Amino acid sequence: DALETHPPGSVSQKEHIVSDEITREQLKDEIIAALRHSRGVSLAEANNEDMYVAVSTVVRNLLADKWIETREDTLKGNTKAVGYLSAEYLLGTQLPNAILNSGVPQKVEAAVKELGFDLNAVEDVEVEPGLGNGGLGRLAACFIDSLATKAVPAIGYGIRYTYGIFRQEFDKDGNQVERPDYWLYKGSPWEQANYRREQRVGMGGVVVTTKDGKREWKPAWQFRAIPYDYMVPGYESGRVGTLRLWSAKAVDEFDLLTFNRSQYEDAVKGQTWAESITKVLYPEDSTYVGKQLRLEQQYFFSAASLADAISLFYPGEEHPDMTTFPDKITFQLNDTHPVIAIAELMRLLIDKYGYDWDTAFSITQRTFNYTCHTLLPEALEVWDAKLMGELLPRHLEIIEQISDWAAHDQAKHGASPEAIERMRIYSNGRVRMAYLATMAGSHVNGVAELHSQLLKDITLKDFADLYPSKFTNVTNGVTPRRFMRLANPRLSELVTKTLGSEEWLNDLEQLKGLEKYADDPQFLKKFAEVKHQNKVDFADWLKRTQGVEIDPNSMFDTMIKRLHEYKRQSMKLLQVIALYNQLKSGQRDINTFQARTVIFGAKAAPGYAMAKLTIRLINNVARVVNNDPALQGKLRVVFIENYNVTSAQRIIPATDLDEQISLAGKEASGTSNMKFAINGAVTVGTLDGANVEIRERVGAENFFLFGMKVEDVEKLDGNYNPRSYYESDPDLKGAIDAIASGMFSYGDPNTYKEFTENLINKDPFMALADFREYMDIQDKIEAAYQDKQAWTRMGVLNTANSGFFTSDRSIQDYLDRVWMTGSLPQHK
Ligand code: GFP
Repeated sequence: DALETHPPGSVSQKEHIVSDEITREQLKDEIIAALRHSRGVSLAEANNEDMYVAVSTVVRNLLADKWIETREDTLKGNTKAVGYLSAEYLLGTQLPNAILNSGVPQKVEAAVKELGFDLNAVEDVEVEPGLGNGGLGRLAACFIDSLATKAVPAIGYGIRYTYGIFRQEFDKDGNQVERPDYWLYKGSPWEQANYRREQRVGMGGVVVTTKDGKREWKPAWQFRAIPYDYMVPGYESGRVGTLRLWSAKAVDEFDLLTFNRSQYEDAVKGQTWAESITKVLYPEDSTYVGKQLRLEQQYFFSAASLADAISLFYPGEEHPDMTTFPDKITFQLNDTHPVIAIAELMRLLIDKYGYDWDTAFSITQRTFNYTCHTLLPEALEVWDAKLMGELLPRHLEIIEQISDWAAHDQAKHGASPEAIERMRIYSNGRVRMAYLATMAGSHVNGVAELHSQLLKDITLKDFADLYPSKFTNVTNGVTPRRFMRLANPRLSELVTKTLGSEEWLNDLEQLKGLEKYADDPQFLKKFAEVKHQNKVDFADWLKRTQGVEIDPNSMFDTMIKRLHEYKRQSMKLLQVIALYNQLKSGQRDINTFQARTVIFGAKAAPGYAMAKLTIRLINNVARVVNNDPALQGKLRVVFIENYNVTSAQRIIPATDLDEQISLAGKEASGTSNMKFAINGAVTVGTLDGANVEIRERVGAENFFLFGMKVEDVEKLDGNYNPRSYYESDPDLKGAIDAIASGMFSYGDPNTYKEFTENLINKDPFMALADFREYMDIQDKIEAAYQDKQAWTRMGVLNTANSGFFTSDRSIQDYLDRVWMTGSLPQHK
């Protein structure tokens, strides 16, 4: 057995997870054995799916020793551990990443090949766990990767949704149709149910006062919280971290008495209800029941995670010394979703472990930190106190107390009565979770320089004025292992050859070494060739999967992200329609026009009508434009169905132009902008989120900036009149009128009425005000693209200067600014 000859501890120099001494022959034997043992098939019988499970099983086995060792080291407690609490993890596929980080990817690939299989085809079998909606969930996935790579003792905590984000389909009219994403349909070889660490979580009920005057919560129901563990292999760190996702089950699955009376449905009621807690990612919350379910989810995973951490660090202790808890683990609250954990820890400290209020609060404050990911007030969660009181009566009491304490403390710090009122955590029957996190945690951070500044200036201004040292910034980052090495093997190879080693993969600033080749025609040629090949691959994939043909020689102009009005997919669409009109009318010469393929990828929240209407419109603009022979195929619009991490990994390396065009002051950071820059795409963007820092680093001349700045937006706010832009700009008017005329709805003028009326009369994210500058910059882009070498040079300088945007650096910033002061002791 390969594992026995390489006992734990025999880590090679580079700290590969798997010893370099393992041979292809050993791997082949292991794979054949796994086929027989876990699939019950011989090699001759095996198909790609069998092979996928077998290879996954073997790779998992190879990681197991380091996984156990990492956990043991984490619990020894020589360094403080990090608990990352996130309701979302948008993981992407597991197998390719695990193979890469195993340290022996070539051997695995060769072994699979010698067994007669193509590893790419085997990997394609995997269904990605879509346990997140967008940037926030993907960031959490990048962070756990970097935590493992930087050898930080850490546990990621979250929810194992049975159904992740819906699978998006388009119907014949171009509407988004949501289909359940049952990613667990055939099981997942990457998860391991860990019944030994099961927890109980209560909800509902009442709070009583005990004989000795203590408050005690008597929950009405109990649920089983069952952890499913995922390995998180670090890159060349010799570490394998843990992602622990909780699944809900009823304590009593089945009522046998009822069943025997043949009332089958009644007998399983408890189970059905319990399981609904972790059934779907963010259920619709427009109804009372939906909101309740969401709070249930949040409390369920927060409570289970805290109980887990306490039992990990104080095993078997009935009366642990919880004053040491913050030295053992620090919890990062990823947005407001897990903030209820604050009240839960207070409850445990006071009611269960008997601490007085002050001690409990001091422990709690030292334990938690909060990351805010938005500036949109509607995205800061506020709970109806009645709902919370019904579900978590004791927690509401505690929050009320924290709210009073906060008001006192604010007064002590000199806040005015009005400011104190504005900062109220609990008032008028509402509980403000962002305020709770700010007052009851140590640090608050935004996710890009500009965003962190705006948090202090606007969203959390009162707090920042009183407690300036609480506030800090950690600019987001992305993992170069997934988004460069796995997504773009060609460019990775070119970089490695040019720099002379692969060290850049965990020291991304080394990309800077490419800068000196920016004027080397040989290098530029290779760089351009890589991009072209990636475009060819992408075009092939698109044809295979969606039956759409695109020309790899056209400019690939991409906008991929959640569909939201502030991100302004609608502005991009108006530009496309304006171009179309100009080409049709002859105002723009089709013969000299730079061919363009405009690529959209986006999901809209199921209850967000305007976003869904925008999707329908994009699809119909694509239908009309793509089928118009007058355009000679020079302008094409494609909408990637079911955009997800897997398709992002294909689109990003093939993109020439990246669209980051949110209204200034609305996009907290953005992270696809970072992925594009690293992969050598050039960005057209506003001065928003992390665009600001990207532009600073890659150079203003290698970034197409346009649009209003935050100050301009502020000035315009209040007396913005979108109609005046509509009336004074013929291109804009022409585009909107085309939609209103029924051009994209088979002549029906009503289909997109809400879309056009909204733009002309409200335009909450000021697309019309930025439209002219956006058109003009697109002309400059078109001209710039004609000079292929100059364009490639811009791409090179983007790649060379975006090393800062690795999530390894974000994690280092969290360590330095939030989790620990001073340097982190290494695990060895
Ligand atoms: C949110 C923000 C983004 C930010 C990510 C990660 O993304 O600006 O980059 O969080 O911090 F909007 P979504 O989940 O909204 O896509």
